[in-house]
Amino acid sequence: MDNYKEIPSGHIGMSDNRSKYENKRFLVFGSGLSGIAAVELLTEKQIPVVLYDGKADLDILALRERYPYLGASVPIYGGEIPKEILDHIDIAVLSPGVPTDLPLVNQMRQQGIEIWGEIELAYVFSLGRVLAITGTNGKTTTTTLLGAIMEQASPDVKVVGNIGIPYTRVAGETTENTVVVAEISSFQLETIHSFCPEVSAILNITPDHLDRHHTMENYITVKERITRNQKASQTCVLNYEDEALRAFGQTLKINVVWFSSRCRLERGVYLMDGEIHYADEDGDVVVLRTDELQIIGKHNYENVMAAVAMALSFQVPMDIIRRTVKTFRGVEHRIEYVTEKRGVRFYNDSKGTNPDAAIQAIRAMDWPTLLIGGGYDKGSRYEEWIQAFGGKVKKLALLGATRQKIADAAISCGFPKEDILFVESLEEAVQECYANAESGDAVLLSPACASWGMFQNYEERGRIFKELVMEIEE
Ligand code: UMA
Repeated sequence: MDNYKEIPSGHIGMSDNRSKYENKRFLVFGSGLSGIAAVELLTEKQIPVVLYDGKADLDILALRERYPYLGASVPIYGGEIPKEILDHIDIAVLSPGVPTDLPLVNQMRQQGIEIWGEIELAYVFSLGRVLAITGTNGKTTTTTLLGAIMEQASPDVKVVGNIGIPYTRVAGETTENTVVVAEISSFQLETIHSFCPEVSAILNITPDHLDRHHTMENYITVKERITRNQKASQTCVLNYEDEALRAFGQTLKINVVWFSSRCRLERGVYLMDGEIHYADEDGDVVVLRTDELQIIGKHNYENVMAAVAMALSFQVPMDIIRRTVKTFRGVEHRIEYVTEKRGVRFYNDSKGTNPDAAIQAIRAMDWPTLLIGGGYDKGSRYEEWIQAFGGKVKKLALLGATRQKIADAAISCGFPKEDILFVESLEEAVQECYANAESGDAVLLSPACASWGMFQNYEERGRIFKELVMEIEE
C-alpha cells in the first residue's frame, strides 16, 4: 500500500444495528453458500435465526456436522416450514437463487414478514465503504481487477458477492476502514433495501436469466436498482455504448462516469487507437495502451475501463491504477494466457462452457488460432459460435460427447471438413494443435461446452490443460 489519499468515509456501517435487530426473529431461506454465511453472521450477533431450505430431503444432520456453529440452537427445516414457526418470523433473508415470487415468499409478504436478501443483511451489519459492480458479462473480471487495485491502495479490502464469497461471510470482520468490492448479480439486487455503494457500475445489459426476471424490462429495472440509494455526491459508472444504460444514465441525479470502447468522451474513460484515455474538466490523459495489458479482447478493455473509472471515482491515484492494471493477468480459466512455446501462444478459456462465452474468447484472438472445443451436451446450438470464427480458426480439435454435433454445425456453416480434428483426449488435442501450429499462432481451449463426463468441473479441465501445455518440449 502506498500513496493512498485518505478521503472521508462515505458509507459508515451501522455499528449499532445489533441492538436494533436483537429482538427481531430472522429466517434464512436457502442452505447454500449465502444461507450458511447469513446464519453464521446472525448467530455471531446472537440474533435468533431459523434456517429453511426448500429441499424436502435436506440432510439436516450432515449440515450440523459440516457447520458446527449451527449447533442444536439453530432450528433447521427442509421442504415444509411449520406455520407456528413462520408466525413468529419478522424478517426472511433470501439466498440469491430463491425466486422472489415463490408462493412461500408471497405468503411471507402477506403475513407482514420483511423480505431481505443476503446482501442487505450483510450491508446492515457491516462497516466500511462499498464499491459494487453489476452487469450481464464481465462482472467477475472487473470485480477481481478492482479488488486488486484497491488492495494496492488500502490496507483492508474484501472482495465479495456473486464472485463466490458471500458478503455476510466477511461482514463481521469489517471496520470503518474496510473497503468492500462487491460483485452483485441481478438476483441479489432484487432484495436490497438500504444497500448503497459509494461507487457503483453497470457494465452492460444483454438478455440473461429471463426465466427468473420474465421480461427484459424487468431485468433492466433490477440491474438499475444498484443506484437506488445512491446520493448526489456518489457515482455510477456506466457503459456509454449500451443503449439502455445510456438512456438510464441521463435520468440519474448522481454523478455518472461513462466509459466507451467506440467513441471519444469529453468526460469519462474511453478507448481510442489502442489507448485507454481518461478525460475530465482538467484535460485528457492516456491511462495506458492496450498492448501493455496482459488481458485481451474488446470486452476485457471495457472491463478495464470500468475498473479504472471506479477506482478514479474513489480517488485512487493514477499511478497505482496503471501499475496494477498492467500486471493483472485476468481471471483463471477465462481467456487466461498460459505460456508461449516455439512462438505459439496458449490460452485457457475452460470457463467458456457455453457458446456465448466461447464467442467472446474467439473474438479476442488476434492470431491464426487452433481451437479446442467440445464436451458435455447441454443441448446448445453451435452455429453462432462457428460464425464468430471470422476466418481465424486454422484447425478445430473436437472432443467429448458434442464433437460430432459441433463438426456437423461447422461443416454446415462452411468450415473446411479437413480442418476438423477428432481427438479422444485433451492430451491428444494439445499435441495435435501444437504439431499443426506455427510461430505466431495461438492455441485456445474454449470448449463452448461443460466439462462433465470427462472432468469434475471446468477448473479441473483448465488446470489439466495448463499442465499439458507446460509439459510440451520445444
Ligand atoms: N433453494 C431453495 N429454494 C429455491 C431455490 C434454492 O430452497 O427456490 C435452496 C437450494 O436448495 C440450496 C440453496 O437454496 O440449498 C442454494 O442457494 P443459492 O442458489 O442462492 O446458492 P448459494 O450457494 O447461496 O450461492 C449464491 C449464488 N448463487 C446463485 O445466485 C444461484 C452464487 O452465485 C454466489 O457466488 C453465492 O451466493 C455467494 O454470494 C453463483 C451464480 O450462479 C456463482 N450466480 C448467477 C450468475 O452468475 O449468473 C447469478
